[in-house]
Amino acid sequence: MAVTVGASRLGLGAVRRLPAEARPLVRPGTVPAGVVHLGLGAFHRAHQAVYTEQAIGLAGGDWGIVGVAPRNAALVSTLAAQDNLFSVSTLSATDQHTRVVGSLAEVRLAAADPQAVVALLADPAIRVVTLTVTEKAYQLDPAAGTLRPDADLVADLTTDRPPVTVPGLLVRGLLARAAADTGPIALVSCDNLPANGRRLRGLVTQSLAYAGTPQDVVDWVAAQVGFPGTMVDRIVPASTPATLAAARRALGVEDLAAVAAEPYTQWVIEDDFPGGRPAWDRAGAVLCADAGPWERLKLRALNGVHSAAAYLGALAGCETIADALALPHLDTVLRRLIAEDVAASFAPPDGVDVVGYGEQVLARFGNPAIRHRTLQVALDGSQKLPQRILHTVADLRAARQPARWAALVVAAWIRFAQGSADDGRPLPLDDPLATRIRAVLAAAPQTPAGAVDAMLGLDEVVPPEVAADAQVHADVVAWLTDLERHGVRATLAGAA
Ligand code: CS2
Repeated sequence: MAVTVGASRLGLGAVRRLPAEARPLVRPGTVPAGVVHLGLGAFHRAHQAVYTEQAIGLAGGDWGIVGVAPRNAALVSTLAAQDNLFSVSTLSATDQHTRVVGSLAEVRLAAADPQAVVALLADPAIRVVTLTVTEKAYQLDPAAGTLRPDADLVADLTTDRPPVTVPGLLVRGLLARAAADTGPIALVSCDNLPANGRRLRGLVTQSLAYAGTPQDVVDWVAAQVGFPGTMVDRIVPASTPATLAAARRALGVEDLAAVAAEPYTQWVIEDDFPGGRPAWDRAGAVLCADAGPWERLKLRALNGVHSAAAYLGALAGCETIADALALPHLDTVLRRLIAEDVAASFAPPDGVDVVGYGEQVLARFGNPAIRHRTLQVALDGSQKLPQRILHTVADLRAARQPARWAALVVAAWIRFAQGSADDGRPLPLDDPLATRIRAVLAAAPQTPAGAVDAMLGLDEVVPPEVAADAQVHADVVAWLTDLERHGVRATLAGAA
């Protein structure tokens, strides 16, 4: 990593020299830990870490965060070398505000010392565990609610080896906490999944059962552990050399853990914290009894539209989401997806107009300062498509309504999975089901109908009623035929 000659490194010693507006809101290194966070990616640093710092700054409390990276050793050593400090640059077309965040009390690498993470989960000082571990970490069959463990999780749950998976760490931690009886705790999913709290509860209770956990421990977990659902929202692309350069310009020191994010931020949290929580409400989070309607709104009207822009944009050769939004007619098509399909598919939270929310989403996607790569949003499609698009399709079809625009997104995902952009350049399939997807596509007749049959037949992705729907099938085949014959640009022009 090239470090500018003369620019010193962010750390406790550099805080005094930072511009006043860039200094942390709390005195770094002074707030004792009360939260463990699993998944130290850019999103956590620009979202929960910022809310938590503001909450501590406004209301106090021993709620410093122990940040645990499952596997990213480089990130952990970078943060440790900076005394756990990092900056967030908030970027719009015209402005940049950069501030160092002081809520990380410690950082740990789970892969290097899983037992230390287990011990933390049993520590009475820790009363909240937040998670950003991506969709694929929740190894459950969403329809049946039963565990679908991979080989690593099976080994975590059935042997004494140190756990390597997230559910494995949680189970081991809860067993230790129950044995030590160190008090109630909340496990808070901050991943983009429907009913994420309920899903995490299912993952934990199913994993406990799979591990043959004694009934008294199962009862302890049922009585002492909260699983509040949340809706999290802020666009935070993976950091690049340009992100680090922007932070250096604003701070006057080098920050190798810098992140950049859009101005918009939202957090809706179900208030189920038996061991207490940071005053996130003081920092602007909405605490409520049921985050479900907000999650549905966000997954369908933001993430679903994001995936649409990502697949269509990547096929058209666009590097970023903002570039994709500039494709002629894509905005019209996305507006029709929102108004005709998404808005018709569910009842939004009270007082929310889905079309107005969608307009705000499209403006956010167009932010030219956020260089969010289409390929980043496109990855893990098999894990994202159900809640983003296929549930919209299922709900519309159950009400006997068309799902034409959502079918276009499914077709774009299939063409993306086939692996070439409109100009013939290869597209990477970064997905936990990549091997299976490639196999079913290779075995199918090499026609649009063959590919659609194969992909709608992926029963771990596509709900059975959607797979069996002849109208959906015909719509997806028609779109895929257009995309293959004419490409994204002409397909959009013909549709809009
Ligand atoms: C994106 C999300 O990468 C993706 O799949 O759709 O990460 C999106 O940026 C966030 O959910 C916004 O809150």
